[in-house]
Amino acid sequence: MKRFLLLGSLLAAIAVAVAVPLAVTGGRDASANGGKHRRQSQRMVRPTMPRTPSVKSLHGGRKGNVRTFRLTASQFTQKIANFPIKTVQVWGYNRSTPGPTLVANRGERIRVVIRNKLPEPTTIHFHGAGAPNRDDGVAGISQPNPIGVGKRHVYSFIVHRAGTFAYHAHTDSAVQELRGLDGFLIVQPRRVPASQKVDEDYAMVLQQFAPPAEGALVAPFPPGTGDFPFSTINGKTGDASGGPLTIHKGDRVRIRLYNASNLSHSMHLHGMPFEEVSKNGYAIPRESRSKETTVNLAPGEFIDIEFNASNPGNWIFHCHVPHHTSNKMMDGYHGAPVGMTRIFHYAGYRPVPPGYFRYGG
Ligand SMILES: [Cu+2]
Repeated sequence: MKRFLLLGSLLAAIAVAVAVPLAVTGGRDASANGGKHRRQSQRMVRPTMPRTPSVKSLHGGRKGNVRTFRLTASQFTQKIANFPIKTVQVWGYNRSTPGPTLVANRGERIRVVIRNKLPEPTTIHFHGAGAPNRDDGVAGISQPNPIGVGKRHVYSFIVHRAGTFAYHAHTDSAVQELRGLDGFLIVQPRRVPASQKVDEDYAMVLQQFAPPAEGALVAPFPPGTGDFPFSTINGKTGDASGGPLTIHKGDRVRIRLYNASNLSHSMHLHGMPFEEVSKNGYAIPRESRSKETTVNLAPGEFIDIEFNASNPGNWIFHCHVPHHTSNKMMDGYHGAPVGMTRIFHYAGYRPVPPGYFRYGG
């Protein structure tokens, strides 16, 4: 009997020894390094810089609390695909569509100096970024006189909130946006909890183009079926993207998506579930998030998703509208998806067949 009592108190002591750390860490991190993880989550660190594959980031020039970005809107030639058309004329900023990703810090005043070298007047709207009415950039309404051909204009306002935002033309939108006048504005928090810092932060603009012929100016309205024949991420179809996006097992990966096109896109990730963490510039609380495999973006929406890189392989991320993974109804290398497609490649896993990126139809 005495021996049973002794064994009983020993078991109780073990139970307490296990339960107390579980209660402290919330259970999930009750592994050997659980305590370390908890301390890290309270430490504040600088956020990871976002990258926009195939597109430059602009950090502008900083003087005190003012950050100045310089943009020139013009018509130029850009390679968008490997086949059946390669190069087209588009409208964009600093000779890029999407335009460069503007990166600022929360609380700064941003000044955007825009030069108009387009053949018609234009304006810029900073979608979701909280510009006051005089800097809202809607031609004929909040900006009664759009920026004339050859003219210059300065937008200036304080970015009070961190998040993913966009900028795009708001003059003759049916033509100007669909020829490519759009881009990201990303406002970074000064510090983030270490546990919420991501390892990779990718930004992707979804666009579609309707070029009538090789080298010609893209049409704002597609001929025939009404669907745009070229669907792109950051101005390139998957085959013309140059290579996969390399990630590492254990990474936390963020993808910021902005739909700058005329249609909805249902973006699907193979291999790993993801969570929507922010929608249209507003964070989604942790308790409201759920695991997903596909997220639909209506025109003008921007959504941040994050996934844990837990499953090594070569996994595609693509629009699930079947026409949008083709280039003008043509598929890629051995029938591979092209159009609105990117490939995540795990470091150390067998390479993506290089033929995918060289395939010419
Ligand atoms: Cu699509």
